[in-house]
Amino acid sequence: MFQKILIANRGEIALRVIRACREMGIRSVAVHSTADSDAMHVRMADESVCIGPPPGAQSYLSIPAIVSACEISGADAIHPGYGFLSENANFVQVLEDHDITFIGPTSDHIRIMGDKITAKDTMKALGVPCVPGSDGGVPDLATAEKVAEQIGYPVIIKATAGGGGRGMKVARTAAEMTRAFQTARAEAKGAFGNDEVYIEKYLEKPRHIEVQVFGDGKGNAVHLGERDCSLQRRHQKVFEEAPGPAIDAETRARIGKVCAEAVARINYIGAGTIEFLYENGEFFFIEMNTRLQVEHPVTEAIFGVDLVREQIRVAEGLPMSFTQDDLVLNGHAIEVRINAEKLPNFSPCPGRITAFHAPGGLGVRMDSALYDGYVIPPYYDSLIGKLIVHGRDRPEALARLARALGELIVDGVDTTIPLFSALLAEPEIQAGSYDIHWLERWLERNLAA
Ligand code: MV4
Repeated sequence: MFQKILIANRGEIALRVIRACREMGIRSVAVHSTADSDAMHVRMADESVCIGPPPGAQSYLSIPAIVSACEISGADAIHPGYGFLSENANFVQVLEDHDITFIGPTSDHIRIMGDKITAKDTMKALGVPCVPGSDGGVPDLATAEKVAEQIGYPVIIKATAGGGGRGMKVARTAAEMTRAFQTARAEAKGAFGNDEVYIEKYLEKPRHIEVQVFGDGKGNAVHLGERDCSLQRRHQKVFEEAPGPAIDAETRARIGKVCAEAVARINYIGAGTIEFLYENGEFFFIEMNTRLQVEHPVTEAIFGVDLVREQIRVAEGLPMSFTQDDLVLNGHAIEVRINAEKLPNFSPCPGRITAFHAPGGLGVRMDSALYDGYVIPPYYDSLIGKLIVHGRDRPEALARLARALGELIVDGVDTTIPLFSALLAEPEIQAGSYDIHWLERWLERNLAA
């Protein structure tokens, strides 16, 4: 059994992990930069270690700093949260070499899914439906043109080392290919130090549907349905819901089974998310995330499970506390991301919180590390809270979200809160009929400065 877990993160996700530790009787160790000495995660943990100066590269992203903090505090395991080192295969390799348990998948699985071509090859071989495209990397323009002629325009050129939307270019016609291919390669080289690219058929109006999976590392795995995360701005999710409004029970069971069987076959351990584009009733795999995601609470709400507790259990070698048959989908959940950002441009808005009041009541969860008087530092991402609501059905969840947003007070900095009240008034949001381009188009019509 773990006696002590170090949380290699900050903000609301650090609190999320500390809470799970406390309920399990495990001591928690917070790490923090000098900018975060007064942060809530430091206050809430059983102990804390200062790991460096404010910039992430010298603190939350510093492998030697985190490993030293682990050895100083005598922690048995590290929970990485999301972002920072959570999908860094080299970090996990170092922990494996130091006999520190990483609460997450193996370095091999992280490496496989981090390389987008290897990830796609792996998933394809496991029977997961993929977007039609090149067989692996595309070395030159002539090959790119040949592949595009075969699958038909429009196509999208993606960086093998990319993911999350960075380093992608669309070519709508053969005439656009030269430029798109060269730009994609140059951007991939600049952003990732690796200019390998691959090509896919470009899907015009898909939804972003992601399936939550969970494995025990011993060949057993389950799925916990899907989330629809189509409402994004510049590849940042802003509103997520589960179940997906466009997915029926039969479809969920079918794609869920494919995903659970795939991760079982590779002995995957812990939480994972298999991302798909969904168009005209078909799923197309794009990427797998080998971490706990920001939006995991909507899945927790509808299945009534604690995913962090399960991550800790399987990392200790215990079985998951449920089987597929135990997982019964109940109701509907929605999460909105509260960012310290100024509309209409979403420019970061750090500063002092002069008043904070979290909403409450039935079916309301607020995950946030804010408190009255807290000063949001300018060094990290702008997520300051997540409001999650759960209702018996989607209309009830929407009404509850409107009600909870009315109770929420965050004063002193600009936030994305006003965006959500405006979105809730939209008939297409009420109806659940939106795709991955809906939000950007809506923002252009409604917020353009
Ligand atoms: C695509 C696509 C259309 N066709 N792939 C963007 C993030 C990365 N994870 C994958 N992305 C896309 N891949 C094909 N073959 C459109 C996108 C995309 C997108 C995907 C999910 C959510 C929002 C998006 C916004 C723009 C483009």
